[in-house]
Amino acid sequence: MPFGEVVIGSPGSGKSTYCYGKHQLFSALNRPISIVNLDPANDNIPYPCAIDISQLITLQDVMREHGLGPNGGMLYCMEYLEANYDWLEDRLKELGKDAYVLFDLPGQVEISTNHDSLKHIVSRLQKSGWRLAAVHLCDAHYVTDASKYISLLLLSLRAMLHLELPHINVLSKVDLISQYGDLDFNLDFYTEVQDLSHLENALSASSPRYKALNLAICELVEDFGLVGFETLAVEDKHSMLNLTRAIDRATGYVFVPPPDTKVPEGAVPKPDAPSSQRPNTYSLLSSAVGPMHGPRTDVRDVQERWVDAREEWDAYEKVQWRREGEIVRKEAETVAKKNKIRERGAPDSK
Ligand SMILES: Nc1nc2c(ncn2[C@@H]2O[C@H](COP(=O)(O)OP(=O)(O)O)[C@@H](O)[C@H]2O)c(=O)[nH]1
Ligand SMILES: [Mg+2]
Repeated sequence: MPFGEVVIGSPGSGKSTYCYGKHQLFSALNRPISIVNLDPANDNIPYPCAIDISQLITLQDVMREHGLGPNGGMLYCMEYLEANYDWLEDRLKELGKDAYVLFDLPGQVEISTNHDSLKHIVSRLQKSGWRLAAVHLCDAHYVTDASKYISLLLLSLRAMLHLELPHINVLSKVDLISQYGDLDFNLDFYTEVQDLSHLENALSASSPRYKALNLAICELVEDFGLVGFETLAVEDKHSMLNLTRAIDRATGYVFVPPPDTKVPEGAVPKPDAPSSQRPNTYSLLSSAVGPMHGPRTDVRDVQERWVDAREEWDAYEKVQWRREGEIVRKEAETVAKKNKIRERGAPDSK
């Protein structure tokens, strides 16, 4: 059964970087992954691309031929893709039945909040057996201001209601958050979206004119009770693994590592493990706890790592990397020595 992530979010929220980071991580884990670029304006693609919409249509051609601006042109491209769904389907079939695909989408928010083409494409994929989740990246910068944060909540809710997919909202670039000054609340306040009435004071200070409107939006968001956020710092392995677990839980994906994969101690049993180690609930359990990567990170740990004690953690990680580098260098030296001895031939046993 093919699985996929529909990666959406405003321009610059980190979608393409996330796809690239995930490709590197999954390749290292020996886990299948392909990336499909569906952004016809993406001319600087950082990752290896399995399917590229620019082979079907480009934004520049549309703007030139139809006299459209960048926004109208982008919507035209999405409608064109929907009309040529077979083009996409044929190429996706070539990726195999067990493909895991990231769909890198354009940043125009209306594509995931109002416009119907993406919604129709997604539902056709679902009908043909794809298990999909929307991964909505939102620049963590938005939490630095109460009214910006409320606009983010509304945008996230809108995308959730429109696409009707299992949905993960993500505060991206959380590693930069300490640069924006002190936050009004701890990070868990922004990720858990529990009691938004606490924003009242912050709203009085930042946008008193729209305070009543903003508070009404807060009430609406709370009434739905749907919006929450994961966090992401794309270069941090733990952060990527934590998000991967959340997405796997949403799609129901279970990763069974190939028999020759090095699996960390105490992780999910390998497929060739004795049946006593593979309970019937194996699939469910693995998807519930997440594949092979240890316990879920609490948002308070994220707060400590990137907000409260960022410098100490940076220094600590540098020391760890140096140690790991030293170990890898020594291992390489030992292997080289062994190879040399083997090349010279085994010593005469006479
Ligand atoms: N510090 C930091 N920068 C990031 C992160 N993710 C993306 N970026 C940067 O954000 C910018 C926009 O990223 P990009 O992937 O092109 O965004 P897109 O328009 O959503 O595809 C680039 O300069 C990235 O290097 C992150 O987790 N941390
Ligand atoms: Mg991009």
